Amino acid sequence: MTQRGQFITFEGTEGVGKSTQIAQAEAVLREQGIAVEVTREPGGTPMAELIRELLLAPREESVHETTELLLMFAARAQHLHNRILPALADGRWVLCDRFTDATFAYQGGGRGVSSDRIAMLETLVQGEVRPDHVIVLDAPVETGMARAAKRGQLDRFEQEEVAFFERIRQCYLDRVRDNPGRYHVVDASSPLEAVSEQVRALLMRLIQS
Ligand code: Z5A
Repeated sequence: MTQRGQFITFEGTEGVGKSTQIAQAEAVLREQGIAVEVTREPGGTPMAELIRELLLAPREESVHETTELLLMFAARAQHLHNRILPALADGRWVLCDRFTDATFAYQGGGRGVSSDRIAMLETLVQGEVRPDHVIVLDAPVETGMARAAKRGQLDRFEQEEVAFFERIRQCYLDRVRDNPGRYHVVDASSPLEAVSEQVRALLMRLIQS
């Protein structure tokens, strides 16, 4: 019987280096002979990517927090059932750029939606499925914003003020504190090579465990 893959998510405030570190993590796992699927949220399937476009596009019309929350979970339902779960069942490790911790952090910490409402949708969409490991890349908000700003045009989330991202960062750190073992913090304010080394060491531990 095929052994189920590991489901590993990368989280953090904007510009902390998730995409960069996922690419490095993919290389580390492949070196070790592990089959990998790299994906992201919101998105990861053609339909979920359409929902991502709806969510990220700056627009005149204000977006109600419930609309945003439901769209995040609509995209997640599609992604989880059509891509993540089949890959895990096939024995591949899934590296996902953000997952439901981002909803607790952005819609919960950032927008003020209650954790109970988010947890209710989490159960509806995911049942008992949770990431096996959550890697939280942590850096001062200004550091990530400065890195992200170099890319040019800002999406609807990136246009928020510093205080919004401070609440998100705190929410991630609270979740790490409340879930030792499954959550791992990496200091993402260090130079790229040092961050990659921390992620590599962590993955090697997970592979050997
Ligand atoms: N969102 C939500 O609200 N609720 C949810 O449930 C979910 C998502 C799932 C899209 O996410 C938005 O959706 C997101 C939250 C919301 N909005 N925000 N903000 P996203 O993950 O696609 O967007 P993002 O967080 O803005 O990701 P990002 O800006 O692409 O950042 P990143 O992937 O963490 O960083 P990066 O692209 O790897 O690196 C950024 C730059 O920094 C790049 O030039 C790198 O070369 C450089 N870099 C990386 N590491 C370093 C170090 N260590 N030193 C120096 N420079 C570095």
